[in-house]
Amino acid sequence: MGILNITPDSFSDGGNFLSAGSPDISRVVETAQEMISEGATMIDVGGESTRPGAESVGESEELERVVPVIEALHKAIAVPISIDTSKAGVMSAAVKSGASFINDVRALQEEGALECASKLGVPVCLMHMQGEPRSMQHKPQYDDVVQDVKSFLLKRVRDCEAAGIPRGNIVIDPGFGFGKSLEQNLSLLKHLSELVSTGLPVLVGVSRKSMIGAILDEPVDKRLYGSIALATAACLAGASIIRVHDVEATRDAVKVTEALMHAT
Ligand code: 8Y7
Repeated sequence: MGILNITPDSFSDGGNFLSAGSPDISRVVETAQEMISEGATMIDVGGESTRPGAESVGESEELERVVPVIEALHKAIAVPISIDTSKAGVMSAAVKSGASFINDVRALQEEGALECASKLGVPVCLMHMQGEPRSMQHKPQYDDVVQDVKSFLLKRVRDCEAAGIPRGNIVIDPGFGFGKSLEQNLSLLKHLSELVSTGLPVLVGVSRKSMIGAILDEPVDKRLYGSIALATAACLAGASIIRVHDVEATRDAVKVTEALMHAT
């Protein structure tokens, strides 16, 4: 899954695609096409920055960022378009414009989101987050991070099924960096099999994240090799979808890792 942030402030690619608040459609489409040529089989479009400390964005602003982008991508590319949002109104507009996957870092807990996603009938990714982006990295606390995250996700899966979302349309994600210390993030990745063993597909997003920066003491633009190492680990543990900025490098790592996994 290739990442396309249509935001002024995302930690890695923020501001790349907005000029005077409006999305630069041709640059966005070009970038998506490049990611697809490098091996992306899904493009995740987001209009709300959820990096630590980020302020929330209003619905109309989020719509102005993502709807024209999704309309243009829908005409230009053949791979599924994912909408990264927590707002029911944005989910509906995005799916109407051509998105066919909902990626929600708040696991459909916002007002109306669960019912909306169920009605739209598209697959959803439920991510775990402790707290809200503005404050989530302030002393995150768990009894047992792996079991706490797993219980939360399984509870949301039950809620989704009760709301009419079939199990076959649900992906789960531990939410690396979303209200987790470095040690907690590493525990979650080391024990990713706890999530994989649920039988649900697991999505992993570690690309360029601060957990890598903290280990290497490197800024965002120097985290590719660390990102590849963690993508490889996620792949070995059975992750189904890897959400990344650097598609070509990750695609090679995944291909080689899969060949290794299939060896006798
Ligand atoms: C994740 C994500 C982000 C993630 C899923 C970033 C939107 C921060 N991270 N969605 N979104 N999983 N499912 O690093 O880990 O791009 S935003």
